[in-house]
Amino acid sequence: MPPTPPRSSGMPDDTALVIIDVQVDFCPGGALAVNDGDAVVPVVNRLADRFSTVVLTQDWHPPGHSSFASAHAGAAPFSMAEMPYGPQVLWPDHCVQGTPGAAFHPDLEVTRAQMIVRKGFRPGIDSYSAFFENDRATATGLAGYLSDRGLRHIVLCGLATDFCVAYSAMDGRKVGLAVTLVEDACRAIDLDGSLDAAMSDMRGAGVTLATAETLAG
Ligand code: VGL
Ligand code: ZN
Repeated sequence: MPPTPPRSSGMPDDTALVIIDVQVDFCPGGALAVNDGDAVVPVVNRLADRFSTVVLTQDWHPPGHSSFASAHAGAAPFSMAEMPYGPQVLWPDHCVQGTPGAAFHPDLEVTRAQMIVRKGFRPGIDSYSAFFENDRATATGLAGYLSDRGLRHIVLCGLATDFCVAYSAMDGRKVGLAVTLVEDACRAIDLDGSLDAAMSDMRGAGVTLATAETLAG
């Protein structure tokens, strides 16, 4: 048997922690700062110790990405655009590949992560979800990775609750996984009621809500 990393009050081996987009640009001072975004870092670090499998996602856009308002003449950040695959929020430039803003938060404990899923790298498609891009069809490969490793349950945390975390939770259910959201290990952007909508979608899809404290091991 391969050695098992140290864990305290460990979660079952078929359960992976998936840490969504805990990156400099989503934290205070960043290009698309989420209120209190960096507050998740110590909570996420403590959570990660309880899992034998830890996956990170990293928003990873090329310069001039089509989800950036700056790529659409006259468009303001946080306005909507119609893309070939449907409506898309236009964001401030953020998480540009190889820039400091795209790096993981410097205090995020990344050494135990076994897989890093980069997403949003296709110039014409945004990708909120860790599983499928915003055309809802292009796969990132995460479903195959989890299934190949016999992982059937994901526990989600990170940024932002109402976009990348919620889309990942919904898609996790879609590909047949059990999904738990750790509410106090997430923070939201909350654009026009997006947090309430995301929470009710997740509840309706059978996502289990937990806190770092109540998360059963
Ligand atoms: C995200 C907006 C744009 C997220 C990523 O991580 O929630 N939100 N890109
Ligand atoms: Zn993005």
